[in-house]
Amino acid sequence: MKLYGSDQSGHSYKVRLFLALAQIKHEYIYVDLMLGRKDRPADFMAAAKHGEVPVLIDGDLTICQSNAILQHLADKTGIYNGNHEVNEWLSWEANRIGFSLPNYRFALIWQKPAQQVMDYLLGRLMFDLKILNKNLDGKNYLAGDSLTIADISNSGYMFWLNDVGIEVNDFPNIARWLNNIYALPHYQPPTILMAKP
Ligand SMILES: N[C@@H](CCC(=O)N[C@@H](CS)C(=O)NCC(=O)O)C(=O)O
Repeated sequence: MKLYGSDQSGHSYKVRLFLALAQIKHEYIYVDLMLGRKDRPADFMAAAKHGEVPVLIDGDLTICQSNAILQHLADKTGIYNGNHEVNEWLSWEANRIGFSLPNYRFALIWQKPAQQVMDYLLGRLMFDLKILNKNLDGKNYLAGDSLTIADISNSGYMFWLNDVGIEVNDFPNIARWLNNIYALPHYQPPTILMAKP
């Protein structure tokens, strides 16, 4: 199994975290996203239907989009799968927290758009964090009693909350949930898992 990913990509981190937690052997191929698309390695661009990381090559299968990859891994291994609630959270992530947090971070650190755009992105992020926090009330994991790909997906970017000046303890249920994930055997942060080899 081969995973194309990058160090600042929480979407890639989700997939590598699954592989690390489940102790699945694979090759991690670092893609430098600072390179323009035309300068990225030809093997990656041939595999990446949307030109983005992550991409997983599993035998004859080439799979793009982090949540589709997580679902494939869960189905294949029988690990971290769940019921309909898992699908709900994967879909919510793709449109909400997996949009708002990376886009706000990208805008704040690299893109630096007009203040109105920043206000819009921050407003959306704070709203999403409130929804997530509310849904974690009294729960250790998002869908069921143990870790599923819903948790791996929705927590992918949370490691970088500090980077964007958000205090995770302002969202106590999220803080508790993240600590549950950080305490899992074989857990490693993106600074280690995604580092350029
Ligand atoms: N919806 C996609 C998002 C993937 C994505 O946004 N990848 C970013 C890095 S986090 C990327 O490859 N950006 C480089 C580019 O667009 O040129 C997923 O879930 O995998």
